[in-house]
Amino acid sequence: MSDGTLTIGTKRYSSWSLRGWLAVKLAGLDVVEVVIPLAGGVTPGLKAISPGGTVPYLEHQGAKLWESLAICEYCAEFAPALWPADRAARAHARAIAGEMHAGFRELRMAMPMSLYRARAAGTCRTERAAADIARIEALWADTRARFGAGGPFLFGAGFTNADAMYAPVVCRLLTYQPPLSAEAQAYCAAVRAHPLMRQWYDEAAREPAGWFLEKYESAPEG
Ligand SMILES: N[C@@H](CCC(=O)N[C@@H](CS)C(=O)NCC(=O)O)C(=O)O
Repeated sequence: MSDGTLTIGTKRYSSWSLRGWLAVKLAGLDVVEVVIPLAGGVTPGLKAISPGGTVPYLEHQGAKLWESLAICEYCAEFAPALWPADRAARAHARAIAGEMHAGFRELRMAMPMSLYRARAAGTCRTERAAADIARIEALWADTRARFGAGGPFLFGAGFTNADAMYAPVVCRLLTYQPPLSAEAQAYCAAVRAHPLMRQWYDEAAREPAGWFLEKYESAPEG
Protein backbone atom coordinates (compact mmCIF):
# COMPACT_ATOMS: atom_id res chain seq x y z
CA MET A 1 0.00 0.00 0.00
CA SER A 2 1.55 3.31 -1.07
CA ASP A 3 1.48 6.57 0.89
CA GLY A 4 -0.39 8.54 -1.75
CA THR A 5 -0.61 9.67 -5.37
CA LEU A 6 1.38 12.00 -7.60
CA THR A 7 -0.70 13.21 -10.52
CA ILE A 8 1.25 14.65 -13.42
CA GLY A 9 0.66 15.64 -17.06
CA THR A 10 2.02 14.26 -20.31
CA LYS A 11 5.77 13.82 -19.84
CA ARG A 12 6.59 15.14 -23.31
CA TYR A 13 5.07 18.52 -22.44
CA SER A 14 4.40 19.04 -18.75
CA SER A 15 7.21 21.20 -17.48
CA TRP A 16 5.69 21.86 -14.06
CA SER A 17 5.05 18.15 -13.61
CA LEU A 18 8.72 17.41 -14.24
CA ARG A 19 9.69 19.66 -11.33
CA GLY A 20 7.33 17.99 -8.88
CA TRP A 21 8.15 14.51 -10.13
CA LEU A 22 11.91 15.08 -9.71
CA ALA A 23 11.46 16.28 -6.13
CA VAL A 24 9.19 13.36 -5.24
CA LYS A 25 11.61 10.86 -6.78
CA LEU A 26 14.65 12.44 -5.13
CA ALA A 27 12.87 12.32 -1.77
CA GLY A 28 11.92 8.69 -2.35
CA LEU A 29 8.24 9.18 -1.51
CA ASP A 30 6.24 6.02 -1.99
CA VAL A 31 3.40 7.24 -4.20
CA VAL A 32 1.43 5.90 -7.12
CA GLU A 33 2.06 7.92 -10.29
CA VAL A 34 -0.95 8.89 -12.39
CA VAL A 35 -0.38 10.56 -15.76
CA ILE A 36 -3.19 12.66 -17.23
CA PRO A 37 -2.87 13.42 -20.95
CA LEU A 38 -2.90 17.21 -21.19
CA ALA A 39 -5.12 19.04 -23.65
CA GLY A 40 -2.70 21.94 -23.93
CA GLY A 41 -4.73 24.39 -21.91
CA VAL A 42 -7.76 23.60 -19.85
CA THR A 43 -7.62 19.81 -19.57
CA PRO A 44 -11.06 18.28 -18.89
CA GLY A 45 -11.30 16.68 -15.46
CA LEU A 46 -8.21 18.27 -13.97
CA LYS A 47 -10.19 20.64 -11.79
CA ALA A 48 -11.98 17.68 -10.21
CA ILE A 49 -8.65 16.10 -9.26
CA SER A 50 -6.42 19.01 -8.27
CA PRO A 51 -7.60 21.93 -6.08
CA GLY A 52 -5.57 24.31 -8.25
CA GLY A 53 -6.83 22.70 -11.46
CA THR A 54 -3.23 22.02 -12.45
CA VAL A 55 -0.56 19.33 -12.28
CA PRO A 56 1.64 18.33 -10.56
CA TYR A 57 -0.66 17.43 -7.69
CA LEU A 58 0.62 15.40 -4.74
CA GLU A 59 -1.40 13.65 -2.06
CA HIS A 60 0.87 12.11 0.56
CA GLN A 61 0.04 10.92 4.07
CA GLY A 62 -2.88 13.36 4.32
CA ALA A 63 -1.00 16.32 2.80
CA LYS A 64 -2.40 17.80 -0.41
CA LEU A 65 -0.11 19.95 -2.55
CA TRP A 66 -0.82 21.50 -5.96
CA GLU A 67 2.05 23.93 -6.56
CA SER A 68 5.38 22.59 -7.79
CA LEU A 69 7.44 24.75 -5.44
CA ALA A 70 5.33 23.67 -2.46
CA ILE A 71 5.90 20.06 -3.51
CA CYS A 72 9.66 20.73 -3.62
CA GLU A 73 9.53 22.23 -0.11
CA TYR A 74 7.47 19.31 1.18
CA CYS A 75 9.88 16.78 -0.31
CA ALA A 76 12.80 18.56 1.36
CA GLU A 77 11.19 17.80 4.72
CA PHE A 78 11.85 14.13 3.94
CA ALA A 79 15.16 14.70 2.12
CA PRO A 80 16.83 17.85 3.53
CA ALA A 81 19.64 17.57 0.94
CA LEU A 82 17.13 18.83 -1.62
CA TRP A 83 18.23 22.25 -0.37
CA PRO A 84 21.95 23.04 0.17
CA ALA A 85 23.19 22.51 3.73
CA ASP A 86 24.85 25.93 4.05
CA ARG A 87 22.36 28.64 5.11
CA ALA A 88 23.51 31.29 2.63
CA ALA A 89 23.56 28.75 -0.19
CA ARG A 90 20.11 27.53 0.86
CA ALA A 91 18.77 31.08 0.85
CA HIS A 92 20.21 31.60 -2.62
CA ALA A 93 18.69 28.32 -3.82
CA ARG A 94 15.27 29.40 -2.60
CA ALA A 95 15.64 32.80 -4.29
CA ILE A 96 16.49 31.33 -7.68
CA ALA A 97 13.83 28.62 -7.36
CA GLY A 98 11.32 31.38 -6.56
CA GLU A 99 12.50 33.45 -9.53
CA MET A 100 11.87 30.45 -11.77
CA HIS A 101 8.46 29.74 -10.30
CA ALA A 102 7.33 33.34 -10.71
CA GLY A 103 9.04 34.31 -13.92
CA PHE A 104 10.62 33.68 -17.30
CA ARG A 105 7.20 33.78 -18.90
CA GLU A 106 8.52 34.93 -22.28
CA LEU A 107 10.80 31.91 -22.55
CA ARG A 108 8.03 29.58 -21.40
CA MET A 109 5.60 30.99 -23.98
CA ALA A 110 8.02 31.18 -26.91
CA MET A 111 9.61 27.76 -26.36
CA PRO A 112 7.03 25.38 -24.87
CA MET A 113 8.49 22.20 -23.43
CA SER A 114 8.26 19.46 -26.06
CA LEU A 115 10.95 16.86 -25.57
CA TYR A 116 10.95 15.30 -29.03
CA ARG A 117 9.73 18.14 -31.25
CA ALA A 118 11.02 17.69 -34.80
CA ARG A 119 13.03 20.39 -36.57
CA ALA A 120 12.83 22.69 -33.55
CA ALA A 121 16.53 23.50 -33.28
CA GLY A 122 17.16 27.15 -34.11
CA THR A 123 13.47 28.09 -34.05
CA CYS A 124 11.14 29.99 -31.70
CA ARG A 125 13.73 32.65 -30.89
CA THR A 126 12.22 35.93 -29.80
CA GLU A 127 13.94 38.96 -28.35
CA ARG A 128 12.12 38.61 -25.05
CA ALA A 129 12.85 34.89 -24.77
CA ALA A 130 16.51 35.70 -25.46
CA ALA A 131 16.43 38.19 -22.58
CA ASP A 132 15.04 35.52 -20.26
CA ILE A 133 17.72 33.08 -21.41
CA ALA A 134 20.44 35.68 -20.81
CA ARG A 135 19.15 36.21 -17.25
CA ILE A 136 19.07 32.44 -16.65
CA GLU A 137 22.60 31.99 -17.99
CA ALA A 138 23.85 34.78 -15.71
CA LEU A 139 21.99 33.31 -12.74
CA TRP A 140 23.40 29.82 -13.36
CA ALA A 141 26.94 31.19 -13.80
CA ASP A 142 26.73 33.27 -10.63
CA THR A 143 25.29 30.37 -8.62
CA ARG A 144 27.88 27.90 -9.86
CA ALA A 145 30.74 30.35 -9.27
CA ARG A 146 29.65 30.97 -5.68
CA PHE A 147 28.28 27.59 -4.63
CA GLY A 148 28.90 25.01 -7.36
CA ALA A 149 32.40 23.76 -6.63
CA GLY A 150 32.79 20.00 -6.58
CA GLY A 151 30.10 18.98 -9.04
CA PRO A 152 28.20 19.79 -12.22
CA PHE A 153 24.96 21.04 -10.68
CA LEU A 154 24.01 24.50 -9.42
CA PHE A 155 25.16 23.74 -5.88
CA GLY A 156 27.89 21.23 -6.72
CA ALA A 157 27.58 17.48 -6.61
CA GLY A 158 24.01 17.15 -5.37
CA PHE A 159 20.94 17.65 -7.58
CA THR A 160 18.81 20.03 -5.50
CA ASN A 161 15.34 21.53 -5.74
CA ALA A 162 16.95 24.46 -7.58
CA ASP A 163 18.11 22.09 -10.32
CA ALA A 164 14.65 20.50 -10.37
CA MET A 165 13.07 23.94 -10.87
CA TYR A 166 15.37 24.71 -13.82
CA ALA A 167 15.26 21.20 -15.37
CA PRO A 168 12.41 22.08 -17.76
CA VAL A 169 14.41 25.13 -18.90
CA VAL A 170 17.20 22.71 -19.76
CA CYS A 171 14.68 20.62 -21.74
CA ARG A 172 13.61 23.70 -23.69
CA LEU A 173 17.20 24.73 -24.41
CA LEU A 174 17.99 21.21 -25.63
CA THR A 175 14.96 21.17 -27.93
CA TYR A 176 15.24 24.69 -29.41
CA GLN A 177 19.03 25.06 -29.14
CA PRO A 178 19.43 28.83 -28.85
CA PRO A 179 23.03 30.10 -28.63
CA LEU A 180 24.43 29.37 -25.17
CA SER A 181 27.73 29.82 -23.36
CA ALA A 182 29.94 26.74 -23.03
CA GLU A 183 29.26 26.80 -19.30
CA ALA A 184 25.50 26.76 -19.74
CA GLN A 185 25.80 23.95 -22.28
CA ALA A 186 27.85 21.91 -19.80
CA TYR A 187 25.21 22.44 -17.12
CA CYS A 188 22.45 21.38 -19.52
CA ALA A 189 24.39 18.24 -20.42
CA ALA A 190 24.86 17.37 -16.74
CA VAL A 191 21.16 17.79 -15.98
CA ARG A 192 20.15 15.75 -19.05
CA ALA A 193 22.54 12.96 -17.99
CA HIS A 194 21.04 12.64 -14.49
CA PRO A 195 19.43 9.19 -14.16
CA LEU A 196 16.02 10.63 -13.30
CA MET A 197 16.10 12.91 -16.33
CA ARG A 198 16.98 9.92 -18.50
CA GLN A 199 14.05 8.04 -16.98
CA TRP A 200 11.68 10.96 -17.66
CA TYR A 201 12.80 11.27 -21.31
CA ASP A 202 12.57 7.48 -21.81
CA GLU A 203 9.08 7.31 -20.33
CA ALA A 204 8.03 10.32 -22.41
CA ALA A 205 9.26 8.53 -25.53
CA ARG A 206 6.92 5.63 -24.73
CA GLU A 207 3.79 7.75 -24.31
CA PRO A 208 1.04 6.84 -26.79
CA ALA A 209 0.81 8.84 -29.99
CA GLY A 210 -2.82 9.49 -29.11
CA TRP A 211 -1.58 11.87 -26.42
CA PHE A 212 0.46 13.98 -28.84
CA LEU A 213 -0.62 17.57 -29.38
CA GLU A 214 -0.10 18.90 -32.87
CA LYS A 215 0.77 22.40 -31.65
CA TYR A 216 3.73 21.02 -29.66
CA GLU A 217 4.84 18.38 -32.16
CA SER A 218 4.64 20.21 -35.50
CA ALA A 219 7.84 21.78 -36.79
CA PRO A 220 7.85 25.41 -35.58
CA GLU A 221 7.65 28.14 -38.21
CA GLY A 222 10.57 30.26 -37.21
N1 LIG B 1 2.04 27.24 -10.63
C1 LIG B 1 1.76 25.85 -10.94
C2 LIG B 1 1.66 25.72 -12.46
C3 LIG B 1 1.16 24.34 -12.87
C4 LIG B 1 0.69 24.28 -14.30
O1 LIG B 1 0.36 25.31 -14.92
N2 LIG B 1 0.64 23.06 -14.82
C5 LIG B 1 0.10 22.88 -16.15
C6 LIG B 1 0.76 21.68 -16.84
S1 LIG B 1 2.48 21.91 -17.11
C7 LIG B 1 -1.37 22.56 -16.05
O2 LIG B 1 -1.78 21.80 -15.19
N3 LIG B 1 -2.17 23.17 -16.92
C8 LIG B 1 -3.57 22.93 -16.94
C9 LIG B 1 -4.03 22.18 -18.14
O3 LIG B 1 -3.19 21.83 -18.99
O4 LIG B 1 -5.21 21.91 -18.19
C10 LIG B 1 2.86 24.95 -10.37
O5 LIG B 1 3.92 25.46 -10.02
O6 LIG B 1 2.63 23.74 -10.18
